[in-house]
Amino acid sequence: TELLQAPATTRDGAWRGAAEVLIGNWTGTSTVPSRSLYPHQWSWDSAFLAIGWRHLSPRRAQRELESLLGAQWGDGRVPHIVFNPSVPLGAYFPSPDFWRSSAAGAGRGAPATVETSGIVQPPVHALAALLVHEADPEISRRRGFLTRLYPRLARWHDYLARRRDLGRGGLAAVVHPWEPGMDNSPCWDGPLARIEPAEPGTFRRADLDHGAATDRPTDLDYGRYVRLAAEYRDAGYDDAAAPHGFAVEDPNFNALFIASEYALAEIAAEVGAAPAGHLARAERLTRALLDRLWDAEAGVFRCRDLHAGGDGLIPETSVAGLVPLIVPGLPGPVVDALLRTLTGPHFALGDRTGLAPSYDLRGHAFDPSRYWRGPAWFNINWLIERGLRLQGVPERADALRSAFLRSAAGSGYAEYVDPLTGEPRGARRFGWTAALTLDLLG
Ligand code: 9YW
Repeated sequence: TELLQAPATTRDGAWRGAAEVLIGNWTGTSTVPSRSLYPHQWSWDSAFLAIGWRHLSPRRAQRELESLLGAQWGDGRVPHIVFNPSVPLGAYFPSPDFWRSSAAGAGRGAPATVETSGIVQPPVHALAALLVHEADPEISRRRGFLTRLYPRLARWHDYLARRRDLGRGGLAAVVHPWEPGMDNSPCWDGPLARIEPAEPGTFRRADLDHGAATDRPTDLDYGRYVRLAAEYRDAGYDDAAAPHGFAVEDPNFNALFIASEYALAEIAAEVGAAPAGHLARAERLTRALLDRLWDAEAGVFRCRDLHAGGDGLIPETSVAGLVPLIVPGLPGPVVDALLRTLTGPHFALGDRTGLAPSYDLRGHAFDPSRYWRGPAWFNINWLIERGLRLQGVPERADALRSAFLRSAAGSGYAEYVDPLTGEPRGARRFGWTAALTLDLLG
């Protein structure tokens, strides 16, 4: 591929640039997604960051995951943000005084000594832990890395399986648009329309201090995010008691759950625990994913709105519906259809920037600059690259890797890029863009 075959100096330049971003974003115990926009520790960011760190410092990669899982709640949930107490409250909203985890979440076993959010993000952590271990098994064993992490990862997955199967069909549901990691995806427009936004004067968006308003979610969206989070908090973050006005089964979230459950089986074997339960759960989740979210006609997995009538499948085509390419053992016709959708007119993988956009290029809500409504994101393209390799199309994976490296280094490790022009958008020197660059160069 281009960058990999490029003169050593170009390759070295990309490596050095990405390494500098990680080193610059490291706080001593974890890595911020962005020094300006996101100055705390984010859950799925940490998993991707660890996957990058393993190429520079396996020890830091381990600490990244250890610090995140150190903030795990007693009920098993891994919070989507772990707050850094030395960052001023006004730097990010919602801040600890909004979530009030140690008080409001006490009944669910929220930690008393560190403040966190009360919602979760996609479970990429077991996959990351396995990849980190494999980078340097010796130092991993010496530090007891997997032995210490395994019970925490297992409780995290148990939380999702036991407390979040709100649809009772065997998948984990998300209860806030921040949970699937794609907060303003057009998939949520329908379910969110039912939510009364919080009063505009009752909160202050800190994100607009650092990002262009046209690239970010709208005020109306933010008002609804705030309302949903406040209702969950006021129910003590109890999944059985909370109103959960938003409850959706998302294919990206569940595909990562499955990939991580397979990783957990390997971790169990490494630490001398039984892998069978994990393998069985991964298979059950895969069947549920196919039964509940596969849309054969469209050739894509859909999100399911648990509060809608009918089958609840949301008629929007998001890249979330292609991430299940990372799931082992999918039926051949499903894989073929996913590959056709990915390379067809709706996602046009290989055209223009070569990257997959976050949303249907022909969709009514497509916007090439606004966050999860069109832009190409590097973590998602890394997952698709991995999926293409798993599904036995290495030429496609090589081309995507090349496009990823070109765009990531060329954009100054941007948070996301315009999928048509490659124009950098959002924050620069963004954590997972740099981390996953190192992984693909690795
Ligand atoms: C938020 C940190 C997070 C990512 C999410 C992305 C955005 C908004 O930033 O979330 O305020 O949490 O949508 O995927 O983890 O990078």
